[in-house]
Amino acid sequence: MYAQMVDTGLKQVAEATGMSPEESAFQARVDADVKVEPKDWMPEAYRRTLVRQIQQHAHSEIVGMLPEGNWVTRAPSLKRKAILMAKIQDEGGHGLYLYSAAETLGVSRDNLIDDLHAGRSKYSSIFNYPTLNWADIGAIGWLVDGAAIMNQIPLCRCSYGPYARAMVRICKEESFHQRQGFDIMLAMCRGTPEQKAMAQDSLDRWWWPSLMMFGPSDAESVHSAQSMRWKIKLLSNDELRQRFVDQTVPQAEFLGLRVPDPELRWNDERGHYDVGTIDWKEFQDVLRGHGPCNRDRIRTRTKAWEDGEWVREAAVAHARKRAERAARAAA
Ligand code: FAQ
Repeated sequence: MYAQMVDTGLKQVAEATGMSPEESAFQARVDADVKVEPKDWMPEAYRRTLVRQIQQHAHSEIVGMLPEGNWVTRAPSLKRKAILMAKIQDEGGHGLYLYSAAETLGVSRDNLIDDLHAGRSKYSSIFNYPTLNWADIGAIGWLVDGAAIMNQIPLCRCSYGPYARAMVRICKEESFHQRQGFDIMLAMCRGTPEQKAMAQDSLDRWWWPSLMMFGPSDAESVHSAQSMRWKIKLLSNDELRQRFVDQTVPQAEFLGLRVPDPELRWNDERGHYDVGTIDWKEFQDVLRGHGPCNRDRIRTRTKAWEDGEWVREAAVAHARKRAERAARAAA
């Protein structure tokens, strides 16, 4: 149903009875919360699953810079511009930590980037939606970074050491990003009626795509069961989505905004909000490349990569010169 571009070789969750001695020892260490490090033995499917997830995550950070980059020159004040630029730079940094974490699994960054440009690997569906006005920058910080934090805080405890450690700093920065988005929304909701209407319109457009960020429902999620067994994922897609809704609805109420879901209501018995049905067809369409901005995002990333070739060449030449100088000094 949801194309699996990277075949991990696994069709069902590995059960203890069918495991080799190495696999059993590996699973026991994971169960005991011992971190897996790059030089440790690991099942090939574990390695591939991590590469798949970490590379998608890295691509999301880098592609995620584009919808916001569009607004750097149009931010309403110097202060907002400086804050937005800092946020976008953080996202570039997150991409770099994540590509580095993926490289510890024996893949090269150049190949990962090739996969992105050729459409062989995914990035988060959310970044295929356009930012039409300044309120959208608030909504991205509040909702998209809010959803990212919800998903990523548990990843700080995931089983693979380099990924878990990269996530610690990323989550701290995401939390600043979420606050800056909420602050933009608050300023707009306390502004003129037109500004408040812009904030509402933005929530209307970003709410459902934000819920889709958590991935298909647990019943449809192909990777969740095995990833949870390996502690690559600690909570399921639906659990995280529910936590996000429970946290965000009161924030929308504080802003005086209406969540665009007529079926949304607090369920006393469950102690959670009930939500309406997500439009999974829209999600699948975006994953298949038919979202509003898919083509534009890949075109822009590819052009940036090609235009940056001379910078990469210059950096390599500089590194070579330094190494030669150091070798001469040591001789
Ligand atoms: N978009 O079996 P599952 C951010 C794919 S970072 C696109 O449930 P899994 C920071 C999935 O890959 C946001 N594809 O998969 C920021 C799989 O396809 P595959 C990104 C999606 O891996 C903020 C298929 O569907 N965060 O926002 C999506 O167990 C603001 C089946 O799904 C991360 O990547 C989707 N939404 O669970 C930057 C966090 N959902 O690979 C700038 C780490 C699912 O077989 C501005 N990733 N798919 O071809 C994860 O936690 C997981 O990978 C999930 C998906 C939860 C995304």
